[in-house]
Amino acid sequence: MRGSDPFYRDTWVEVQLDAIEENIKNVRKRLPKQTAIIAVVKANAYGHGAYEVAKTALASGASGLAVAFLDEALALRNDGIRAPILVLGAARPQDAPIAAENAVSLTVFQTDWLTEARQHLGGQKLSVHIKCDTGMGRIGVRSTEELKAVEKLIESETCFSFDGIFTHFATADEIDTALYEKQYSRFREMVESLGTRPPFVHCANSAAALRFDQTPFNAVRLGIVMYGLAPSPEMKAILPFPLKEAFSLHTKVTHVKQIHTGDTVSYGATYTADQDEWIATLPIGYADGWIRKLQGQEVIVGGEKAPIVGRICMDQCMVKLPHAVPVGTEAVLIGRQGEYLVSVDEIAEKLETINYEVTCSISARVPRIFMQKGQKVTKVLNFLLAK
Ligand code: PMH
Repeated sequence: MRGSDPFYRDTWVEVQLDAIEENIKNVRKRLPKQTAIIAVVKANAYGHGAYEVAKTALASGASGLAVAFLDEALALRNDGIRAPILVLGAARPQDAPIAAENAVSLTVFQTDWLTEARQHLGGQKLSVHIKCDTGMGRIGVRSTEELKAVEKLIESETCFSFDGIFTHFATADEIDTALYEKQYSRFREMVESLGTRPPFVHCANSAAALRFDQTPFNAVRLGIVMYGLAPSPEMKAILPFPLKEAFSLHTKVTHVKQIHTGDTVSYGATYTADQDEWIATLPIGYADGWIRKLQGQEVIVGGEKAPIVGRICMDQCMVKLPHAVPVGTEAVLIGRQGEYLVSVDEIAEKLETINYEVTCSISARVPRIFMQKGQKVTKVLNFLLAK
């Protein structure tokens, strides 16, 4: 029989939904009234839990959601989310009817795609947003000619509903705004070349939404700041309000032992004690996304810092303690404990990557626990157990 938690593992991610609410409300205050917030909850809400983040975002000022793939949109629909959902990435034309049936909007940018989707749609109506590639070089129409051809096809077919047009910035989080400005004016030109302006015109990600005037458009796509993380280290200094980090990673010590001079720890015996030392074992490893490159990183155990020693294993890793602690002592790998904080950004720096990648990489094997007003609200486990 299961206990009160739907999992049997002392390693978990805690997501502070209050922090997400506060971050969104702070952005909301700074946006023009008519600007809609589309909460970007792709990749399981950057590892935070798509359903719970979507619910919180919608209750805090967002009016729509965006994901990368149709499957992510359908999962939210299956969980009962009824708000508008836009799939930002490319979908397959044969899947257009599934999107239409579930009132999911798709991103389009090729006339061939539309021609093929039309054949699959029959009488169903698919909501589409046109993607413009103004300099990101990923997906989208690149010229007004291409845009006009796509628009013409959409407008000539009753199976398509032209609901939006958007672009995505490559450098909105950088101090140098040259490419941003180029993309911005290309996008405006493209929007102005349209025969019909669709209901939603959107371009800003978090960085652009916080830095630049959004009045010419009527929606922003908010990802990283909603989670309380800065879009880039450069932007930390120019954030208009303090962000609240929502994500923390916890575990509990499973074993404590004293080792002696010459004893080694973990695979490859790469760590050798040069005195008597206390070593704790933590039940988290690279299969949880706590990857081997984190060797040497400090975690917080019983309120004190403890470096990871020896190689990180698939499911466990070892830390060097200043003194013995009882088995079951909580360790914080990301987040705050006592006087210390290990931020997502600190882990990103250690891994020579960006904060987005850190939260996304903590694998589905790690249960997510959701906190609201200091209470656990729901506990949803990943793929291992049904809700
Ligand atoms: N819109 C699109 C099309 C995106 O791809 C993303 C994030 C966002 C909005 C939200 O951006 P933000 O989190 O900076 O607010 N996409 C990605 C990506 O593909 N890689 O890193 C972030």
